[in-house]
Amino acid sequence: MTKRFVTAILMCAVMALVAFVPLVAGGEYTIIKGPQGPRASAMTWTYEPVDYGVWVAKLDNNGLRSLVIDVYDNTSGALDQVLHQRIRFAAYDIYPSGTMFSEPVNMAAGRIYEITATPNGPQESYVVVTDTFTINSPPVAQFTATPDYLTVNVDASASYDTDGTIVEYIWEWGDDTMGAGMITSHTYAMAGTYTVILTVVDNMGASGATMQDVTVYERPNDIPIAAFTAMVTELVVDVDASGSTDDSMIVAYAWSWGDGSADEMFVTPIASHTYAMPGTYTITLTVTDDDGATNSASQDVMPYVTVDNPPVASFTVSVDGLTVSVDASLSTDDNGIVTYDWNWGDGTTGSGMTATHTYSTGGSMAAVIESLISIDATAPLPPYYVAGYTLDTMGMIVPGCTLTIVDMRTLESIVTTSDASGFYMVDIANGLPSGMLVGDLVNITAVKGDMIGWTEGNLLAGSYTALDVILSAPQLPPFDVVITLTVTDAKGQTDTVSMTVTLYP
Ligand SMILES: [Ca+2]
Ligand SMILES: [Ca+2]
Ligand SMILES: [Ca+2]
Repeated sequence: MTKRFVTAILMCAVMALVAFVPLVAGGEYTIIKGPQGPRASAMTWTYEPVDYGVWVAKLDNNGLRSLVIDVYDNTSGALDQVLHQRIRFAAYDIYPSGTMFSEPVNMAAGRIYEITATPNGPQESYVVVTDTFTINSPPVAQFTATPDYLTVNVDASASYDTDGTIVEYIWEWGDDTMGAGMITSHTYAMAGTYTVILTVVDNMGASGATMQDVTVYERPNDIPIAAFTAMVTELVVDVDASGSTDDSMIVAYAWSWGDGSADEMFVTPIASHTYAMPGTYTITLTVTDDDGATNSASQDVMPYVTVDNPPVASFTVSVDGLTVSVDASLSTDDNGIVTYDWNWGDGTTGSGMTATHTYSTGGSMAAVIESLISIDATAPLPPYYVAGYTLDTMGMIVPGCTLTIVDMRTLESIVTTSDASGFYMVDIANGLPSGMLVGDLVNITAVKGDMIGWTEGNLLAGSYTALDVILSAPQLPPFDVVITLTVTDAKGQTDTVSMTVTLYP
């Protein structure tokens, strides 16, 4: 590649650069080293740029050894140094002659700069200093604004600077507040249309601005939705409104209990109310959201009082010798019997709806004398008679036995004595306080000394009943026990019933 060709390309590049970045020619100053010191030869001039840009001094040396360039911002009248450069031309290979450029100075439009060049070298040597200025392209502000109810989200990343970089983003939100940052957001205090101004500043201090109107809205409030559950336990109703909802939040739960009592308000959803009496009541819940919107829901509840009556004890007994079987299944309770307790009357106890118990023979029985009983079947019709003989086991008459005649329906009894022939006869229809009914069972016990015997039979209408009693020794007479049943319900209420039972050992 020839040198000429390279030069041509370079010139084209410079021309292209000039086309896009305007260069402003400034003053041209010839600074000559005089006969006295450097200060006496110094020259000072001002430069007032009309644009933002970069100032550089072009230096054409003609024999000077060095030059000091000082640049001050003198806009306010107080010198503010922005450049101090001491140039020894030999260091740049332009001594004794040649061309070079000073260090650049960023200058702002409208400001006043004072430039001083102080030469040093042989007398009459000089330098020609030419102000050159490259205008800065200001940055271009662009942004998008996306409202989200009262908030606007802004993005200024489309802003640009053709010949540098953007170093600052300044937002004026239109409500007397400001912000910063390429991407940011702002929330307004109230709905409305605001003019948002974006100002971008480039690395040269130049700025560009743009604006656009944004309209923001209050977030619409959804009314809350009231809902609750109610659980009734007798007169107490527990309510739970935690199923109520709102797009923001519920701040109050008010309850009207429907029984004339004062409404109650809580900040939590759980509440409870005790009614004075059973009935049907309408509970109304009113919820309030954080915007003051309300909603209500109602439902009926039926508090109640549990009736729990005492139990009623009842039982039946069947007797087999000394063993009794009891059955309390006829006992009743409105809510169920929990326990059945038996007192057998002999110092022992038992439990269960049904139970059996075997008594031991007591030692209190009479001694034995034999007896013979015969029946007089010729006596007149009714009243009813029982008659017979008291006999021993050999069939021999046992006179003078004590006989007890018991109606097993009423347990009423008559006591009589067999005569010298062992005979006895009793008008049971008239002798028993309650009289007799057809079909009644009678039980006859005969005792003499330690001898004892017994028999039993049903009464037939219009006839004698012949009941002999055979005594033997030693034998046990029937004896009575009192069985007591106590039933208890779930609430601890009890009932007790007793029955006298005759055992036949
Ligand atoms: Ca720029
Ligand atoms: Ca709401
Ligand atoms: Ca009960």
